[in-house]
Amino acid sequence: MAVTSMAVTSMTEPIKTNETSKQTTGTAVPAHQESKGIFVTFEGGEGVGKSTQIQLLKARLKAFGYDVITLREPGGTQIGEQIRTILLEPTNTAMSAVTELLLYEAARAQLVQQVIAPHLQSGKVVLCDRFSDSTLAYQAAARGLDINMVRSANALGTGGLTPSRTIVLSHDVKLGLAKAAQKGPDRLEAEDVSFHQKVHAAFEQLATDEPKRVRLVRIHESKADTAEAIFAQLGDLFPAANRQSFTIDEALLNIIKDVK
Ligand code: ATM
Repeated sequence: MAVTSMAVTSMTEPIKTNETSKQTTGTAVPAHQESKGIFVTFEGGEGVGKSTQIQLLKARLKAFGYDVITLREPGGTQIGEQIRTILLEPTNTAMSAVTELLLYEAARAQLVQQVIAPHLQSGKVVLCDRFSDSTLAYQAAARGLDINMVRSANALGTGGLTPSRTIVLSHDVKLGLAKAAQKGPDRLEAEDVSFHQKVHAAFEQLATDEPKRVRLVRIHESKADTAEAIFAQLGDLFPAANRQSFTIDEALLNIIKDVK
């Protein structure tokens, strides 16, 4: 089954030197190369249940014939996972905000080049746990870095790649932090509540500013209900799965728990 939706939209001002570069290590992704795939990102604060919902969406899409890969940021490549370790290490308290920004972008550039762009070009569905909107929320809104500097850094890290659609999962900030605290918070999770409230507000603002791409979904008590609310925001991208019933039962939820 062909997936025909265009997934990669270019930035209005693509980085000029990228346009004719080849897909080899060390070169940037052509910023406005058309793609047959679909790129969906998931955003939100801590403990909101993104990874479970990404796995549920993957199961649904695969059941209707889509070729799906799932990724996370920072990470998703060997180099990116090493950068993730540095970023989240709780003892790295000396890290400057600009260093933090550049490390997120470095991991992103690697992921886009090595994994996302080639998969989109071959027509796959790419589901990614966080992408450049997280940098706007965490490094600009919460950390306080200049928004234009963060946008420029995002342009470099993404090579001009914009998600086809972004789901922002939203719930009570304090509940999410309590969940993160149970497993021992990482360096970002250890920030105070007001930091995470700024992140939350920034994501809500993004959904207001870009309603076509960014969709806010409040989480429900049941994971299955949240999954339906998410799919209601994505169905038009996936005609072969749209309006088809898909059952999320305990058995599927248990399989997904093991995948994570
Ligand atoms: P996850 O916990 O969702 O795997 O993300 C790792 C952390 O990195 C997350 N921390 N908290 N709390 C959000 C943070 N992050 C940024 O600060 N900027 C970014 O650009 C990205 C992708 C993640």
